[in-house]
Amino acid sequence: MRMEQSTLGERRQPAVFITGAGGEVGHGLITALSGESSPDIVATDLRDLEQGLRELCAATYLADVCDRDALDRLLAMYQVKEIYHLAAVLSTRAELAPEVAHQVNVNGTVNILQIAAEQGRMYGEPVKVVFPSSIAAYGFGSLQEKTEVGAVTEYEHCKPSTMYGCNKLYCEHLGRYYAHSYRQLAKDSVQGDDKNRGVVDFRCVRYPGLISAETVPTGGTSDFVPEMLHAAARGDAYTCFVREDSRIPFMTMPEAIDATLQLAAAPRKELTQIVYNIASFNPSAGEVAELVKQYFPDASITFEPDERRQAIVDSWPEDLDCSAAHNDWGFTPKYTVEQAFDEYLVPRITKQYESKQ
Ligand code: AKB
Repeated sequence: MRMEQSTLGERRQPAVFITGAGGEVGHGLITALSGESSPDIVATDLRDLEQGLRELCAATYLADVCDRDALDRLLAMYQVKEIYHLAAVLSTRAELAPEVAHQVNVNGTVNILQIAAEQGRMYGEPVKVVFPSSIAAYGFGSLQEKTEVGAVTEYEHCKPSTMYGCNKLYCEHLGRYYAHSYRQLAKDSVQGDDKNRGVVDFRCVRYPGLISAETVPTGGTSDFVPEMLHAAARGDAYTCFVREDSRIPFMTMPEAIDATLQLAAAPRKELTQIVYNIASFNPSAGEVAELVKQYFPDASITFEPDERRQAIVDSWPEDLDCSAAHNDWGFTPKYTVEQAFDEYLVPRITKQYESKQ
Protein backbone atom coordinates (compact mmCIF):
# COMPACT_ATOMS: atom_id res chain seq x y z
CA MET A 1 0.00 0.00 0.00
CA ARG A 2 1.21 3.52 -0.92
CA MET A 3 2.33 5.74 1.99
CA GLU A 4 1.90 9.55 1.98
CA GLN A 5 4.12 12.16 3.60
CA SER A 6 2.48 14.53 6.11
CA THR A 7 3.93 17.98 6.72
CA LEU A 8 5.47 16.45 9.85
CA GLY A 9 7.47 13.98 7.80
CA GLU A 10 5.26 11.19 9.14
CA ARG A 11 4.26 8.58 6.56
CA ARG A 12 0.62 7.37 6.68
CA GLN A 13 -1.48 5.08 4.53
CA PRO A 14 -4.07 6.94 2.39
CA ALA A 15 -7.58 5.75 3.16
CA VAL A 16 -11.27 6.21 2.48
CA PHE A 17 -13.03 6.03 5.86
CA ILE A 18 -16.60 4.72 6.15
CA THR A 19 -18.64 4.88 9.36
CA GLY A 20 -21.77 2.78 9.84
CA ALA A 21 -20.28 0.54 7.17
CA GLY A 22 -22.37 -2.50 8.04
CA GLY A 23 -25.69 -0.86 7.18
CA GLU A 24 -27.65 -1.00 3.92
CA VAL A 25 -25.88 1.96 2.30
CA GLY A 26 -22.49 0.80 3.56
CA HIS A 27 -23.06 -2.61 1.98
CA GLY A 28 -23.64 -1.02 -1.43
CA LEU A 29 -20.96 1.65 -1.04
CA ILE A 30 -18.14 -0.73 -0.08
CA THR A 31 -19.03 -2.99 -2.98
CA ALA A 32 -18.98 -0.04 -5.42
CA LEU A 33 -15.85 1.63 -3.99
CA SER A 34 -13.83 -1.57 -3.88
CA GLY A 35 -14.13 -1.82 -7.64
CA GLU A 36 -12.54 1.61 -8.14
CA SER A 37 -8.91 2.70 -7.97
CA SER A 38 -9.67 4.72 -4.87
CA PRO A 39 -7.49 4.61 -1.72
CA ASP A 40 -7.98 1.64 0.56
CA ILE A 41 -11.22 1.36 2.49
CA VAL A 42 -11.15 1.58 6.29
CA ALA A 43 -14.59 0.61 7.57
CA THR A 44 -16.06 0.90 11.05
CA ASP A 45 -19.31 -0.05 12.73
CA LEU A 46 -20.59 -1.11 16.13
CA ARG A 47 -20.75 -4.71 14.97
CA ASP A 48 -18.50 -6.84 12.79
CA LEU A 49 -19.06 -6.49 9.06
CA GLU A 50 -20.12 -9.61 7.19
CA GLN A 51 -17.19 -11.59 5.80
CA GLY A 52 -17.90 -10.64 2.19
CA LEU A 53 -17.61 -6.92 3.01
CA ARG A 54 -14.57 -7.34 5.25
CA GLU A 55 -12.70 -8.92 2.36
CA LEU A 56 -13.25 -5.75 0.27
CA CYS A 57 -11.74 -3.46 2.92
CA ALA A 58 -8.09 -2.78 3.83
CA ALA A 59 -9.13 -2.74 7.48
CA THR A 60 -12.31 -2.97 9.54
CA TYR A 61 -12.70 -1.88 13.14
CA LEU A 62 -15.39 -1.95 15.79
CA ALA A 63 -15.83 1.73 16.67
CA ASP A 64 -18.52 4.03 18.06
CA VAL A 65 -18.67 7.40 16.26
CA CYS A 66 -19.47 8.95 19.66
CA ASP A 67 -16.10 7.79 21.00
CA ARG A 68 -13.75 10.52 19.76
CA ASP A 69 -10.67 9.08 21.47
CA ALA A 70 -11.22 5.69 19.81
CA LEU A 71 -11.64 7.35 16.40
CA ASP A 72 -8.45 9.40 16.92
CA ARG A 73 -6.49 6.29 17.85
CA LEU A 74 -7.92 4.39 14.89
CA LEU A 75 -7.25 7.11 12.31
CA ALA A 76 -3.77 8.00 13.60
CA MET A 77 -2.48 5.35 11.22
CA TYR A 78 -4.08 6.83 8.10
CA GLN A 79 -4.15 9.85 5.86
CA VAL A 80 -7.90 10.12 5.41
CA LYS A 81 -8.73 11.38 1.93
CA GLU A 82 -12.51 10.91 2.02
CA ILE A 83 -15.05 10.12 4.69
CA TYR A 84 -18.49 8.58 4.02
CA HIS A 85 -20.23 9.15 7.33
CA LEU A 86 -23.13 6.69 7.27
CA ALA A 87 -23.53 5.94 10.99
CA ALA A 88 -27.01 7.05 12.08
CA VAL A 89 -30.10 6.10 14.07
CA LEU A 90 -32.99 6.21 11.57
CA SER A 91 -36.37 7.87 12.05
CA THR A 92 -38.53 5.20 13.67
CA ARG A 93 -35.81 3.91 16.01
CA ALA A 94 -34.85 7.49 16.87
CA GLU A 95 -38.40 8.16 18.15
CA LEU A 96 -37.98 5.35 20.66
CA ALA A 97 -34.70 6.77 22.03
CA PRO A 98 -34.42 10.40 20.87
CA GLU A 99 -31.56 11.40 23.13
CA VAL A 100 -29.49 8.40 22.04
CA ALA A 101 -30.28 9.29 18.44
CA HIS A 102 -29.08 12.84 19.05
CA GLN A 103 -25.83 11.54 20.52
CA VAL A 104 -25.12 9.33 17.50
CA ASN A 105 -26.56 11.51 14.74
CA VAL A 106 -25.20 14.87 15.93
CA ASN A 107 -22.29 14.34 18.32
CA GLY A 108 -20.99 11.52 16.11
CA THR A 109 -21.08 13.89 13.13
CA VAL A 110 -19.29 16.62 15.08
CA ASN A 111 -16.53 14.11 15.88
CA ILE A 112 -16.21 13.23 12.19
CA LEU A 113 -16.11 16.89 11.10
CA GLN A 114 -13.43 17.70 13.67
CA ILE A 115 -11.32 14.72 12.61
CA ALA A 116 -11.69 15.79 8.99
CA ALA A 117 -10.65 19.34 9.88
CA GLU A 118 -7.56 18.13 11.75
CA GLN A 119 -6.54 15.76 8.97
CA GLY A 120 -7.06 18.56 6.45
CA ARG A 121 -4.82 20.94 8.39
CA MET A 122 -2.18 18.20 8.81
CA TYR A 123 -2.01 17.41 5.10
CA GLY A 124 -2.75 20.83 3.70
CA GLU A 125 -5.88 19.89 1.75
CA PRO A 126 -9.53 19.71 2.90
CA VAL A 127 -10.83 16.19 3.54
CA LYS A 128 -13.95 15.35 1.52
CA VAL A 129 -16.83 14.44 3.85
CA VAL A 130 -19.84 12.89 2.09
CA PHE A 131 -22.90 12.98 4.33
CA PRO A 132 -26.28 11.27 3.75
CA SER A 133 -29.12 13.47 4.84
CA SER A 134 -32.74 12.56 4.32
CA ILE A 135 -36.24 13.57 3.23
CA ALA A 136 -36.83 13.50 6.98
CA ALA A 137 -35.28 17.01 6.98
CA TYR A 138 -38.61 18.22 5.57
CA GLY A 139 -41.84 18.68 7.52
CA PHE A 140 -45.38 19.47 6.33
CA GLY A 141 -48.08 20.54 8.77
CA SER A 142 -50.87 18.76 6.90
CA LEU A 143 -51.45 16.16 4.20
CA GLN A 144 -53.29 18.83 2.19
CA GLU A 145 -50.23 21.13 2.22
CA LYS A 146 -47.95 18.21 1.27
CA THR A 147 -50.19 17.29 -1.66
CA GLU A 148 -50.66 20.87 -2.88
CA VAL A 149 -46.91 21.64 -2.78
CA GLY A 150 -45.73 18.47 -4.57
CA ALA A 151 -42.01 18.57 -5.44
CA VAL A 152 -39.83 20.62 -3.05
CA THR A 153 -36.38 22.16 -3.49
CA GLU A 154 -33.67 21.78 -0.84
CA TYR A 155 -34.66 24.96 1.01
CA GLU A 156 -38.46 24.70 1.25
CA HIS A 157 -40.55 23.31 4.13
CA CYS A 158 -37.55 22.23 6.21
CA LYS A 159 -39.46 21.89 9.51
CA PRO A 160 -38.81 18.29 10.55
CA SER A 161 -41.12 16.60 13.06
CA THR A 162 -38.74 13.76 14.03
CA MET A 163 -35.54 13.72 16.06
CA TYR A 164 -33.82 12.06 13.10
CA GLY A 165 -35.00 14.82 10.75
CA CYS A 166 -33.90 17.54 13.18
CA ASN A 167 -30.52 15.84 13.52
CA LYS A 168 -30.00 15.55 9.78
CA LEU A 169 -31.04 19.15 9.08
CA TYR A 170 -28.72 20.48 11.82
CA CYS A 171 -25.81 18.39 10.53
CA GLU A 172 -26.36 19.82 7.03
CA HIS A 173 -25.90 23.29 8.53
CA LEU A 174 -22.89 22.12 10.56
CA GLY A 175 -21.30 20.78 7.39
CA ARG A 176 -21.88 24.12 5.66
CA TYR A 177 -20.23 25.89 8.60
CA TYR A 178 -17.15 23.64 8.47
CA ALA A 179 -17.01 24.07 4.69
CA HIS A 180 -17.41 27.85 4.58
CA SER A 181 -17.02 29.61 7.94
CA TYR A 182 -15.12 27.48 10.47
CA ARG A 183 -13.60 29.64 13.27
CA GLN A 184 -14.12 32.63 10.98
CA LEU A 185 -13.04 35.19 13.62
CA ALA A 186 -9.94 33.34 14.78
CA LYS A 187 -6.62 34.94 13.75
CA ASP A 188 -5.38 31.62 12.39
CA SER A 189 -8.61 30.75 10.55
CA VAL A 190 -8.15 29.27 7.11
CA GLN A 191 -7.65 31.98 4.51
CA GLY A 192 -9.53 31.26 1.32
CA ASP A 193 -12.08 32.82 -0.97
CA ASP A 194 -15.35 33.66 0.75
CA LYS A 195 -17.05 30.49 -0.52
CA ASN A 196 -14.37 28.04 0.60
CA ARG A 197 -12.88 29.59 3.73
CA GLY A 198 -13.64 26.39 5.63
CA VAL A 199 -11.55 23.36 6.54
CA VAL A 200 -13.70 20.51 5.18
CA ASP A 201 -15.00 19.74 1.69
CA PHE A 202 -18.50 18.80 2.92
CA ARG A 203 -21.02 17.38 0.45
CA CYS A 204 -24.51 16.10 1.21
CA VAL A 205 -27.28 14.19 -0.54
CA ARG A 206 -30.80 13.96 0.87
CA TYR A 207 -31.76 10.33 0.44
CA PRO A 208 -35.40 9.43 -0.21
CA GLY A 209 -36.65 6.00 0.81
CA LEU A 210 -34.12 3.43 -0.45
CA ILE A 211 -34.98 0.00 -1.87
CA SER A 212 -32.29 -2.67 -2.00
CA ALA A 213 -32.66 -6.19 -3.43
CA GLU A 214 -29.75 -7.36 -1.28
CA THR A 215 -30.69 -6.04 2.17
CA VAL A 216 -33.81 -5.28 4.21
CA PRO A 217 -33.83 -2.01 6.20
CA THR A 218 -34.48 -1.71 9.92
CA GLY A 219 -35.48 1.29 12.00
CA GLY A 220 -36.76 3.49 9.19
CA THR A 221 -40.23 4.84 8.47
CA SER A 222 -39.86 4.54 4.70
CA ASP A 223 -39.20 0.81 5.19
CA PHE A 224 -42.75 -0.18 4.16
CA VAL A 225 -41.79 -0.46 0.46
CA PRO A 226 -38.69 -2.70 0.81
CA GLU A 227 -40.41 -4.67 3.59
CA MET A 228 -43.43 -5.31 1.32
CA LEU A 229 -41.29 -6.48 -1.58
CA HIS A 230 -38.98 -8.72 0.46
CA ALA A 231 -41.94 -10.30 2.29
CA ALA A 232 -43.56 -11.20 -1.07
CA ALA A 233 -40.27 -12.67 -2.34
CA ARG A 234 -40.02 -14.81 0.82
CA GLY A 235 -43.65 -15.89 0.53
CA ASP A 236 -44.57 -14.11 3.75
CA ALA A 237 -47.77 -12.15 4.32
CA TYR A 238 -47.15 -8.41 4.87
CA THR A 239 -49.21 -5.92 6.85
CA CYS A 240 -48.32 -2.40 5.69
CA PHE A 241 -48.15 0.23 8.48
CA VAL A 242 -49.23 3.13 6.24
CA ARG A 243 -52.33 3.88 4.15
CA GLU A 244 -52.50 2.82 0.49
CA ASP A 245 -52.46 6.47 -0.65
CA SER A 246 -49.20 7.23 1.22
CA ARG A 247 -46.71 8.76 -1.21
CA ILE A 248 -43.05 9.70 -0.70
CA PRO A 249 -39.99 9.70 -3.02
CA PHE A 250 -37.85 6.57 -3.41
CA MET A 251 -34.92 5.26 -5.39
CA THR A 252 -33.08 1.96 -5.67
CA MET A 253 -29.95 1.43 -3.61
CA PRO A 254 -27.66 1.13 -6.68
CA GLU A 255 -28.97 4.50 -7.93
CA ALA A 256 -28.36 6.07 -4.51
CA ILE A 257 -24.81 4.69 -4.37
CA ASP A 258 -24.04 5.83 -7.92
CA ALA A 259 -25.39 9.32 -7.17
CA THR A 260 -23.39 9.52 -3.93
CA LEU A 261 -20.16 8.61 -5.75
CA GLN A 262 -21.05 11.01 -8.56
CA LEU A 263 -21.35 13.87 -6.06
CA ALA A 264 -18.13 12.81 -4.34
CA ALA A 265 -16.28 12.89 -7.66
CA ALA A 266 -17.65 16.25 -8.81
CA PRO A 267 -15.12 19.15 -8.95
CA ARG A 268 -15.76 21.35 -5.89
CA LYS A 269 -15.88 24.47 -8.07
CA GLU A 270 -18.89 23.03 -9.93
CA LEU A 271 -20.96 22.71 -6.75
CA THR A 272 -23.27 25.65 -6.08
CA GLN A 273 -24.82 24.01 -2.97
CA ILE A 274 -23.87 21.89 0.00
CA VAL A 275 -27.10 19.84 0.07
CA TYR A 276 -28.65 18.07 -2.92
CA ASN A 277 -31.98 16.28 -3.39
CA ILE A 278 -31.90 12.95 -5.23
CA ALA A 279 -34.80 10.60 -6.03
CA SER A 280 -36.11 8.45 -8.90
CA PHE A 281 -39.82 7.78 -8.42
CA ASN A 282 -42.67 8.33 -5.94
CA PRO A 283 -45.29 5.58 -6.09
CA SER A 284 -48.02 5.31 -3.48
CA ALA A 285 -47.93 2.31 -1.13
CA GLY A 286 -50.97 0.93 -2.98
CA GLU A 287 -49.27 1.30 -6.37
CA VAL A 288 -46.24 -0.58 -5.01
CA ALA A 289 -48.53 -3.35 -3.74
CA GLU A 290 -50.05 -3.69 -7.24
CA LEU A 291 -46.59 -3.90 -8.80
CA VAL A 292 -45.50 -6.49 -6.23
CA LYS A 293 -48.57 -8.63 -7.02
CA GLN A 294 -47.77 -8.49 -10.75
CA TYR A 295 -44.52 -10.32 -10.01
CA PHE A 296 -45.64 -12.28 -6.94
CA PRO A 297 -49.33 -13.09 -7.63
CA ASP A 298 -49.67 -15.04 -4.37
CA ALA A 299 -48.43 -12.10 -2.29
CA SER A 300 -50.65 -11.36 0.71
CA ILE A 301 -50.53 -7.59 1.39
CA THR A 302 -52.88 -5.84 3.81
CA PHE A 303 -52.95 -2.26 5.10
CA GLU A 304 -53.26 -1.47 8.82
CA PRO A 305 -51.94 2.09 9.30
CA ASP A 306 -50.03 2.84 12.50
CA GLU A 307 -51.29 6.39 13.00
CA ARG A 308 -48.05 7.66 14.56
CA ARG A 309 -45.73 6.24 11.89
CA GLN A 310 -48.34 7.37 9.32
CA ALA A 311 -48.07 10.94 10.65
CA ILE A 312 -44.31 10.87 10.03
CA VAL A 313 -44.76 9.69 6.44
CA ASP A 314 -47.51 12.29 5.89
CA SER A 315 -45.07 15.00 7.05
CA TRP A 316 -42.52 14.07 4.40
CA PRO A 317 -42.75 15.47 0.84
CA GLU A 318 -44.46 13.46 -1.90
CA ASP A 319 -41.78 14.48 -4.42
CA LEU A 320 -38.36 16.18 -4.67
CA ASP A 321 -37.05 18.79 -7.09
CA CYS A 322 -33.64 17.32 -8.03
CA SER A 323 -32.72 19.98 -10.62
CA ALA A 324 -29.77 21.34 -8.60
CA ALA A 325 -28.14 17.88 -8.53
CA HIS A 326 -28.78 17.51 -12.25
CA ASN A 327 -27.42 20.96 -13.12
CA ASP A 328 -24.34 20.87 -10.85
CA TRP A 329 -23.12 17.29 -11.18
CA GLY A 330 -25.30 15.52 -13.73
CA PHE A 331 -27.61 13.46 -11.51
CA THR A 332 -30.25 11.62 -13.53
CA PRO A 333 -32.53 8.83 -12.25
CA LYS A 334 -31.81 5.48 -13.89
CA TYR A 335 -35.20 3.84 -13.37
CA THR A 336 -38.89 4.50 -13.36
CA VAL A 337 -40.56 2.41 -10.65
CA GLU A 338 -41.67 -0.12 -13.27
CA GLN A 339 -38.13 -0.40 -14.68
CA ALA A 340 -36.70 -0.71 -11.16
CA PHE A 341 -38.94 -3.74 -10.52
CA ASP A 342 -38.37 -5.27 -13.96
CA GLU A 343 -34.61 -4.68 -14.40
CA TYR A 344 -33.19 -4.72 -10.85
CA LEU A 345 -35.43 -5.52 -7.89
CA VAL A 346 -37.36 -8.62 -8.96
CA PRO A 347 -34.52 -10.43 -10.81
CA ARG A 348 -32.04 -9.85 -7.97
CA ILE A 349 -34.43 -10.48 -5.10
CA THR A 350 -35.79 -13.69 -6.67
CA LYS A 351 -32.26 -14.99 -7.21
CA GLN A 352 -31.34 -14.11 -3.65
CA TYR A 353 -34.23 -15.98 -2.03
CA GLU A 354 -33.98 -18.93 -4.43
CA SER A 355 -30.35 -19.35 -3.37
CA LYS A 356 -31.45 -19.43 0.29
CA GLN A 357 -34.03 -22.19 -0.23
C1 AKB B 1 -35.99 6.44 7.35
O1 AKB B 1 -37.05 5.94 6.99
O2 AKB B 1 -35.79 6.91 8.47
C2 AKB B 1 -34.88 6.54 6.33
C3 AKB B 1 -34.96 7.85 5.64
C4 AKB B 1 -36.14 8.20 4.85
O3 AKB B 1 -34.03 8.64 5.73
N1 AKB B 1 -34.99 5.45 5.39
